[in-house]
Amino acid sequence: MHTFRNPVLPGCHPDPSICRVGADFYLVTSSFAYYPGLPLFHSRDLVRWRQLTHVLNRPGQLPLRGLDVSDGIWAPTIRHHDGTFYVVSTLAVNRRGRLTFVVTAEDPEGPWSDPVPLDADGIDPSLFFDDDGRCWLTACRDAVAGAGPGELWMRELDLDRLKLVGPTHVLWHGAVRGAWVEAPHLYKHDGLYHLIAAEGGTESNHSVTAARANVVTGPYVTDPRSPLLTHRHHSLDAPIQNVGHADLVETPDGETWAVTLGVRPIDGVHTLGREVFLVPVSWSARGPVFAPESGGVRLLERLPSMAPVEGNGDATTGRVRFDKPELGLEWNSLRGPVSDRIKPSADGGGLDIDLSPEPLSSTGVPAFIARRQQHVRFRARASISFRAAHAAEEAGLAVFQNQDHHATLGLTADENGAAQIVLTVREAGISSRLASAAQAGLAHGAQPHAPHADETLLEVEADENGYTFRASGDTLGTLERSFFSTEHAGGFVGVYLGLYGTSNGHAGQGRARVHWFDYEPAG
Ligand code: 6LW
Repeated sequence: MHTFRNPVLPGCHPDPSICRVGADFYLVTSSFAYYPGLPLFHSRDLVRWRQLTHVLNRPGQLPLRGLDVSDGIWAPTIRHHDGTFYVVSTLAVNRRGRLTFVVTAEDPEGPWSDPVPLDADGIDPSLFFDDDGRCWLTACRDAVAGAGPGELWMRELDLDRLKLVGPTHVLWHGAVRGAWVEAPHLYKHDGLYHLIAAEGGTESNHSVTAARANVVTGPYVTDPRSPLLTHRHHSLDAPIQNVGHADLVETPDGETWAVTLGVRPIDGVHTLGREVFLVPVSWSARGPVFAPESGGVRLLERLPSMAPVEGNGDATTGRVRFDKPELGLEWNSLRGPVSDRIKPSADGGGLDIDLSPEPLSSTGVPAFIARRQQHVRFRARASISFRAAHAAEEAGLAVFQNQDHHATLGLTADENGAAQIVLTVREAGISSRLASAAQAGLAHGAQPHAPHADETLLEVEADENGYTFRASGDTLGTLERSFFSTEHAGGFVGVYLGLYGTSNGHAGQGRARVHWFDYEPAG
């Protein structure tokens, strides 16, 4: 059997949605408070994905300032109809305030329109185009005000005016009422309307459930086979857990596949966030059958029929020298653009970071860019030159879950102005200094070929046990892997690895130069 390796998109890429136009597949995922928003990927074989753009990449489209990292842009759906791409999604503000919106584009690479707000209550919107060319928006809302998702509903979307019109149809309350039904997607197959949803919450009880109807607006009858896909009964050491939130797509050959989110925990905790897994689907008289051969999501799965070569889910690896005018699509900032403070230098020699008063613990826009951790075992390194003017200035490498939970390895100065390196952890909103070393005392012999006299090599290396922080080869400390897990940090995201510079609330003119950054999976 020719196989590919799941996940097809490793690292924090939750709530995948997929559509096909001819031979091309497009996929979007949630982006929370990261900027730009809504990464959009392309593939010809469902296995190898390449990011094309972000759907939301202009600052005015994304009012994310003040938000927790796990709020922001949630659970998009992408569809294509009559020459136009549509993405619907929700801006979650402080977890409870929600704004559903739609954006459109003719070319998936953009430009995408500005978001058009829709008068839609709830989260996880999706679109379905029926045979008459009418468009239906489905979403989930609280069954009881403030009690969490519980009711799937539908309204027609007038495509000319991008406005919801006509009555609201209540579709379904899930296979088990009160079990947090969400993520509805609708498909028509063999004359029947199939509603696929997520149920059980996005953690260990997560699942895919279904209902169907003869008429698009219902009534929808629960598929008694529900859950159609779940790993909730798998043992705690099973490699893939929490699967659910699926979206289906048909290949040009007539195969059906689902993308779904899942996590890869070790010892009960995961650090990579919710990742995208690809699952085969067949159709029976009763509806879709997920993973018909295995009954679950597998790390090694048979290739889709049109995938010519054995492949792997893609990850972005290797050295970045910041010698192009634009940063690669893998880089994100928090809550807004930072291009006024962080930019490839005009001389092509690296990345300049102008320190911002806002620290990583703020809910503003700190001078910080980050990429996803995509492997449990990895090494990330940055070669940095920075001379702090005073003890409040720092610049360096960050391992980041959220504003209240992260670690930094920073170049700073002590009270006397002597250069030093400090390892700081922030846990549950409280920062503490774990270790420090005088910069002058470091074993510079570890980098004999360093071309810049003042450069320091900052490094974090991780495995199943922990994250070890080094500066110019000297170890400053190790933090347990569980510290960086979503289970410990809370929220909906995984770990990001980044570069930052802050003057911690003080005015400052400091500038750091990052000569290069690299990220490599380790064996
Ligand atoms: C997403 C929803 C969910 O909108 O988490 O727990 C939200 N369920 O489906 C963010 O990923």
